Amino acid sequence: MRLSSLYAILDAGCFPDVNAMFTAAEELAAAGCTLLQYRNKSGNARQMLAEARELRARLGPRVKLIMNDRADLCLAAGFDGLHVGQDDLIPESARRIIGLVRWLGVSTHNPEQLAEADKTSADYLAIGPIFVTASKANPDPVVGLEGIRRARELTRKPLVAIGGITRANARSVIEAGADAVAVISDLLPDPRKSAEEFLRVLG
Ligand code: TZP
Ligand code: MG
Repeated sequence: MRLSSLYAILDAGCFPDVNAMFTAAEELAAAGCTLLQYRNKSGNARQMLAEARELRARLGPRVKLIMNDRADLCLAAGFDGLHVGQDDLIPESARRIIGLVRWLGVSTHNPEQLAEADKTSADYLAIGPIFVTASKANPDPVVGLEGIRRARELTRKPLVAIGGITRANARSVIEAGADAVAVISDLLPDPRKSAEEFLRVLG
């Protein structure tokens, strides 16, 4: 698999209502973003499935849609992949549900977790938080650019850096060894403009 350098995360909690989230998704796609994760930490399963299906319907097949946390909703919404963290299904259980074709991503927060996830069938690994973030409840300690360099030495899988990544620091993150940056807050409040700028600096 080849990961695009910008991995946009649509966090439902960042929008005043669902329509604002759908509009943001369309703007991200219009800017050229082709990899998008739907993250919703407070919605119930019905709401999440309805929102996910709407995202699937609005964004063309060019956009890879990744479901956060929920293997069942990934399948039900026709998403292209699933992202699991350290408290979700273990990678092999998730893989059994989503099958061999859909992408599976795994979040890690230190070298031990990364080395463990590297042994699984995950298609890509995430490492973070790289910098201080306000977008995640109870984040793990920041790992910094040094954390990316260490992670890079431990895996040949595509590596996604997450946490506090902005247009100003994205280049340094890639130079430290990440293949892609995953971003929530610095894509707002103007997703189209921000995504275009990210894509420009990521080259
Ligand atoms: N996992 C580690 S940091 C983070 C997640 C979901 C939040 C990233 O958000 P932001 O706003 O790009 O720092
Ligand atoms: Mg999770």
